[in-house]
Amino acid sequence: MVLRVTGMVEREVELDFASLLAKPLIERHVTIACVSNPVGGDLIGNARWLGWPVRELLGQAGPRAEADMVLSRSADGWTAGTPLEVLTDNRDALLAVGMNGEPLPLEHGFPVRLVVPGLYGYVSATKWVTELKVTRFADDAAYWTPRGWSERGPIKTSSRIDVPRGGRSVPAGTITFGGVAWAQHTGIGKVELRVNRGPWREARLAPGISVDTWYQWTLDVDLTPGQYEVQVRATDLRGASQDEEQRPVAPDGATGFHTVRVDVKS
Ligand SMILES: Nc1nc2c(c(=O)[nH]1)N[C@H]1C(S)=C(S)[C@@H](COP(=O)(O)O)O[C@H]1N2
Ligand SMILES: [Mo]
Repeated sequence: MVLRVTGMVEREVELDFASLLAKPLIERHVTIACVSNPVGGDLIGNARWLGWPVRELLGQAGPRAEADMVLSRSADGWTAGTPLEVLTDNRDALLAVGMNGEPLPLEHGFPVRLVVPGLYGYVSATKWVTELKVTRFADDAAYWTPRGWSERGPIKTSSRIDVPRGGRSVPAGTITFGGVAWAQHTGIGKVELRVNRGPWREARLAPGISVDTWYQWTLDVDLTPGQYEVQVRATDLRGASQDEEQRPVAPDGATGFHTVRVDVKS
């Protein structure tokens, strides 16, 4: 495997797999998400990634001042367009070679992939990556851009109810609701639940691993027998709440509150 840095750079750089493994690698927990994840869906997951910050490699090449995008290309020709700034700031976007303490699995991009906190996979998470072309959004388009998806893809703050499962019946009394919430690279400040569109009630948050990972939450609610609609809402650490309006996944990610129906039995 050889990874090339090309395009608007002072000098083109080549990196082979052995040289990459010899770099000072770091580990980061990052929750990556697919833009096609519907509200409440499971196209999102957290992993511990081992890799070398991509800003180090880009730094060796020396991007020119006019460049604003990196078009990353995989062995099979797929491309993603990522803002240069996101790859070079302090968020530790990685050239990942390991996942959860093991070599990167083939289906997740072996030998090397990009993992970029805060951006949907289609604009950042190139698997089997072979080239980083430093370019401009005005000059290059990534694979999904002409296919109806937004050029930029920051992950939208969202939350999910995992238990009790929607549509299940549960015994009356104290019911523990639980799930996850995410606002990658900002962090979650608050998660709230409401029952039958009543007042929002603040859930307990587990300490996050980092602002780039999802946070677990839980809330005990006393419910008598009946049918209930339960909704969740996340607010990030800057005080911005997730968008209530229901939008589809295209062109830049779904919005709306995850809503489950719970049948409480006597
Ligand atoms: N080479 C390549 N990389 C890719 C893709 C692809 O189709 N080809 N899909 C992207 C998208 S849309 C997502 S959501 C993530 C999914 O990563 P995972 O398979 O490790 O979950 O990979 C990204 N990297
Ligand atoms: Mo995706």
